[in-house]
Amino acid sequence: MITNRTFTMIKPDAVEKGHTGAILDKITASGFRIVAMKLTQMTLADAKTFYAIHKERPFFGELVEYMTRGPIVAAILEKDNAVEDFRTLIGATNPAEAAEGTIRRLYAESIGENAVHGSDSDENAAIEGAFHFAGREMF
Ligand code: FUP
Repeated sequence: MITNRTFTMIKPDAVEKGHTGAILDKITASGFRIVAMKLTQMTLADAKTFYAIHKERPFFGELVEYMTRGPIVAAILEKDNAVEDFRTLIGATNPAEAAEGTIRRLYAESIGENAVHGSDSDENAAIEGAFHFAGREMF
C-alpha cells in the first residue's frame, strides 16, 4: 500500500464561492505534490457510495444532496505523512472548531458545508483515490 498519499475534494460550496485557486495554492505551498486532479461532479450514486459509512446518520440525505449539487475538484496529493499532515492543514470537521489558518477555518461555512475533504487513513486514501481516478490519470 502507498502510504505517502492522500485524497481530497474541494467541495461544491468552496468551488461555487471561487475558493478553488486559493485552496490549491495553500495545499501546494504546504508541500503537497498534485498526483492527479480534475473538476468533476458526483452523481447521486457516486455520493451514496463514497459516503456509505455515514448512511445511517441523520445528515446523510443532506450530505448527498450537497455533494452532488455542483462541481468538485478531486485530487490525489503526495507528501511524507500525507494523511495526517493534510488533516492538520484542513482543520476540524466543524469549522467553528478548526484551528486558525486551516482551510476549513478560512473557507468553510458549517459542519455540513465544510469546503474540503481529506482521507482519514492510508487505506481510505487508496480506496477514495481509486474511486475517482484511473491509473493512467495519476502522475
Ligand atoms: P471529516 O473526516 O472531517 O470530513 O468528517 P466526517 O467523515 O466525520 O464527515 C464527513 C462529512 O459528513 C463532513 F464533511 C460533513 C458531513 N457531516 C455532517 O454534515 N454533520 C456531522 O455532524 C458530521 C459530518
